[in-house]
Amino acid sequence: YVLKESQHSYEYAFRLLHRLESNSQVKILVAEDSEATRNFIRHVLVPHRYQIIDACDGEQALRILQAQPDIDMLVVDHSMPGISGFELVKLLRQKMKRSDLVILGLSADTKGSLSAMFIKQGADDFLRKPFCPEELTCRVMFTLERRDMLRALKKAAQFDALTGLNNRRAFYEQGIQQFQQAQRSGHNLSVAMLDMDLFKQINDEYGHAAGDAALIGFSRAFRAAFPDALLGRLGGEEFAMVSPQGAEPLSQALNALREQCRQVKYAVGAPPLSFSAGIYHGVPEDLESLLHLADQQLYEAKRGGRGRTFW
Ligand code: GH3
Ligand code: MG
Ligand code: MG
Ligand code: MG
Ligand code: MG
Repeated sequence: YVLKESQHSYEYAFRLLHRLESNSQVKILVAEDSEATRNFIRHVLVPHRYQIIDACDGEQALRILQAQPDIDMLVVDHSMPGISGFELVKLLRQKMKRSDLVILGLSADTKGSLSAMFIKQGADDFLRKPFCPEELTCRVMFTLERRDMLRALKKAAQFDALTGLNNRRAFYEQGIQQFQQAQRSGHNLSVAMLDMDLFKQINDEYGHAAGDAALIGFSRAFRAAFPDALLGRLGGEEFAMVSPQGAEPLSQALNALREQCRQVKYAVGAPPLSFSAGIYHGVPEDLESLLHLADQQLYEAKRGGRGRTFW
């Protein structure tokens, strides 16, 4: 059945088969008051291994979405008793992003304006009833592919590829938000800057791959030591943190991290990994100036012999 659908394009056939395995993880909620249409959609999508969940109206769809936040896609009819499909989309888009829930509008629209209405409210695509099975499966697959691309883009834009920590941009974006919040509530914040010690030597003596392994091992320990703080890799072997903790407890926590770092294995016979850090705790004027003050402390920690935290 699935192969029959791919008759117009080899490229499409390949993508269809490629997705078949992962489709079994994809949950599609069908909100449609006509039982015949619900059954038709189920009949078309089940051979593609999607998980199909039925809802007879908008209220039921909302309840199911609340109970199952892992639903990937909503296929939604316009004319239903109670809230219309159009209103449902409007409601949902206030709290659910396109990368979280994909929406496919559905209607026996004779005026032709419903498709635009759906899309303006945040539907990702639209199907006019009656539709042929292949059009449904094409649109379902393409909207899911677009969602996956969007997710991959968001991930690549936020996280550093080597360590998985926030990259510089994401660190600044979230850091600035935390600073604005702290200003409103009148709380002080700490900023810490960390820099690996004599890292060039590690690369020179044990190779770049060992250096990379050290950065990965360090980041893992960093995250484990501060599961709730905002962490980032600012670049190279420099890292930063924003935390509500005071300078002294933070400095103690960094000393404990320093012990953990000594256990990181990154190359045979290599010396224990070490870092220096600077902390500045104070009134949250702006992130940039606190980072600068923390960096000055970091500079002093380097001058003072490395492997230590200054504040
Ligand atoms: P100091 O204790 O004064 O900080 O000395 P250092 O050698 O750590 O300082 P320096 O800034 O001279 O060298 C940093 C080195 O970090 C140079 C660069 O090759 C290395 N580095 C930066 N990013 C990466 C990376 O992604 N992978 C690897 N393997 N090395 C990196
Ligand atoms: Mg209907
Ligand atoms: Mg450096
Ligand atoms: Mg360094
Ligand atoms: Mg520096």
